[in-house]
Amino acid sequence: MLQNQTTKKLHSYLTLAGSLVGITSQVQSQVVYTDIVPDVTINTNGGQYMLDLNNDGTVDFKLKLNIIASSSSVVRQVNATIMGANAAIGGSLYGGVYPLPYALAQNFNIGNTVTWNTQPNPADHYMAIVASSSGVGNWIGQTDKYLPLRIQIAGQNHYGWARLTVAANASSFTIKDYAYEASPNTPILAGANNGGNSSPVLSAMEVNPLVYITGDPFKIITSTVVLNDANDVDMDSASIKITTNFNANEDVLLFTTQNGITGNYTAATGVLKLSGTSTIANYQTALRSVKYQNTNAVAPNSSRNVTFTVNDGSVNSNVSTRAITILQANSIEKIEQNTISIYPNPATDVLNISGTEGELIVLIYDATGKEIYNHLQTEKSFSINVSEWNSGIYFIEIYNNNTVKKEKFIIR
Ligand SMILES: [Ca+2]
Ligand SMILES: [Ca+2]
Ligand SMILES: [Ca+2]
Repeated sequence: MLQNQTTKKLHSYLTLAGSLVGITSQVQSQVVYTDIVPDVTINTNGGQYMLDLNNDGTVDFKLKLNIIASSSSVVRQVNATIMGANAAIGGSLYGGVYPLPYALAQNFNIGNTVTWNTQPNPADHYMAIVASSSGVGNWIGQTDKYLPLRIQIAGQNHYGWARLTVAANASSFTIKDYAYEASPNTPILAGANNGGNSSPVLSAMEVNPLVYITGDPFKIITSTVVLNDANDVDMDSASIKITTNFNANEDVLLFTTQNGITGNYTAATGVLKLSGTSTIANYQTALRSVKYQNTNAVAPNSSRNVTFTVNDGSVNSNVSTRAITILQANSIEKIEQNTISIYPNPATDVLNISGTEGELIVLIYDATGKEIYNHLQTEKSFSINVSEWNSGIYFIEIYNNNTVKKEKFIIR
């Protein structure tokens, strides 16, 4: 009887395992690889490499060389430090306390079975410590090994690696490339690199939402997004998609054919496909020209997210997102409001805005009518750094609850 039950259990386990394997193979794994060109070698005391594993503009790990010399001895350290929230480095513990990052061979499976050290204190994870007579650390004299890394994106774990070489006396280290798995909670093999093809990288998207007031003409979604690719000259396609709160009856994306890039908008899905082989610079310009319009003149206050992805012919870039805040024009009473001060005018370094109440929206246009600044603000007064702006005439609109302040100002 017991035998039967055990066999039954084993059978159902194997069936479950079989179906789990089936599920696992359906997970869309996508390695996002970045070659460092040229490789970076750190060989001076205090030298460091800031590693942004997912190229989102936020440093995730710091790799640093410390050389501590006294009259009688010299100690050299290659240290890794966690910079990103909830990030981790795979490694053993020395004396049960000090993390020693692993130096893994190619194809090691990096996932949740790795021992992950998250501790920020002591802040340093010791890859290699070499004194005159002895050394500690898994990385001493290792060539082309893989440092297991884990970051969190949107609360989910993503696994990755960085390939390094560390000198036998820990007097220098070289970082060559890195990669992470774009699918959450999915292992990555050490060295997995899409055949050496670096993924395109989108960065520098505006942080604040675009403000769209119903009745506005088509508005440019992003003016700042930057496109890079470490190994390609041309891109092949791009996808711009309205995600959050998409409404097929009122949302429209507009693109004008340019530089061999054509656009095809599918109204039913809110997806604009760009296609045609063209340079990275042309694709960046194309992304910055995509416009949004809401055709419902009385659309209620709402928001949208618009995602941007570029493909280099083989792999996709990261997904970069701009939010849009939609405000119903009828809810904004356009009257002059004299308690708000905008000064100095002309401005040189800083433009101050004071006397505001509650949540407000600040829009600034240049003389050609192009929106160059928009911001949701809750403080009673604040300042905008305009020191890098071109001199000229600008127009500012401030929506504050049901009132609006419009003013012309000059930057000299
Ligand atoms: Ca990052
Ligand atoms: Ca490299
Ligand atoms: Ca590429």
